Amino acid sequence: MTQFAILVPTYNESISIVELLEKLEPLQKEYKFDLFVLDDNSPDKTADIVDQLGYSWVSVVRRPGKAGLGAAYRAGFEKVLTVDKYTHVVTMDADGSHRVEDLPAMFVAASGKPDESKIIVLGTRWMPGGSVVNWPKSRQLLSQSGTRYAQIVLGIGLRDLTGGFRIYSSSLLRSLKLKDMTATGYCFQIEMAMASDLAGAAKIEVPITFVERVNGVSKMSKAIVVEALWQTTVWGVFRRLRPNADKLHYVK
Ligand SMILES: Nc1nc2c(ncn2[C@@H]2O[C@H](COP(=O)(O)OP(=O)(O)OP(=O)(O)O)[C@@H](O)[C@H]2O)c(=O)[nH]1
Ligand SMILES: [Mg+2]
Repeated sequence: MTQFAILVPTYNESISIVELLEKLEPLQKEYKFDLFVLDDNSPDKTADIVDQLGYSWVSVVRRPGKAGLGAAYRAGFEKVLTVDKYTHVVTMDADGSHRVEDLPAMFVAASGKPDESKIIVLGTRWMPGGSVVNWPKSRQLLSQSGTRYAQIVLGIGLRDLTGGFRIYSSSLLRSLKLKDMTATGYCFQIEMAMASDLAGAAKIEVPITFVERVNGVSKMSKAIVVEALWQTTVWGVFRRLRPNADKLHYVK
């Protein structure tokens, strides 16, 4: 039986997360997923607000302080992988950019395979049927060039390497050395795609519509972009120079 755990990292998302959970509730009745909010001690009390909502299917993982998206996700993976019933782990932003409406198609793409299958489903903006709403041209270009650069440097043919709307099978996550991963910002998404590729996962791209956030403030920064560019270049060089060592680094 397919059982999803959804992970949503938050930092100061008190308005957006309430809207997201309200939108997810009808779908939860159908799919019976559990959701974990991974909160880095948000000053706007995101964690307390979520707890007060009292949804039985929502838990808050309280972390001591802002340590980046990658660290929050790795802590979330560690937590849900100790629970045997979850066959798949969904990752999703809190800010409404990842639409609840796109989830069923992603669930379908992830389902129906044997439990031990290594699968990554990637919500993809830059493919037929995918789109971006309310992003300025400059931001679209940044995202597309980031993916293009990572495709070339890492030799991975996926069309959206920086997006964070994904489903991983638990078997895939259990086969990765998550503790040895260090990326924090966007490059966490690139690192996970690369590690999944090295693990021989089946890669399924599903078109999504990405909507610019309406509430709250972006945590994107120049430092995150520079980290992604620098890290991707280093990974690319290592993949070429020491392909076997690279696989050993990421895959158990
Ligand atoms: N726990 C935790 N969550 C974070 C951190 N940084 C960002 N997030 C969350 O990760 C998700 C994506 O962050 P955003 O700021 O929306 O980044 P983005 O989507 O790349 O940028 P925008 O287009 O401006 O929204 C959101 O749910 C954030 O609240 C962090 O350091 N810790
Ligand atoms: Mg966002």
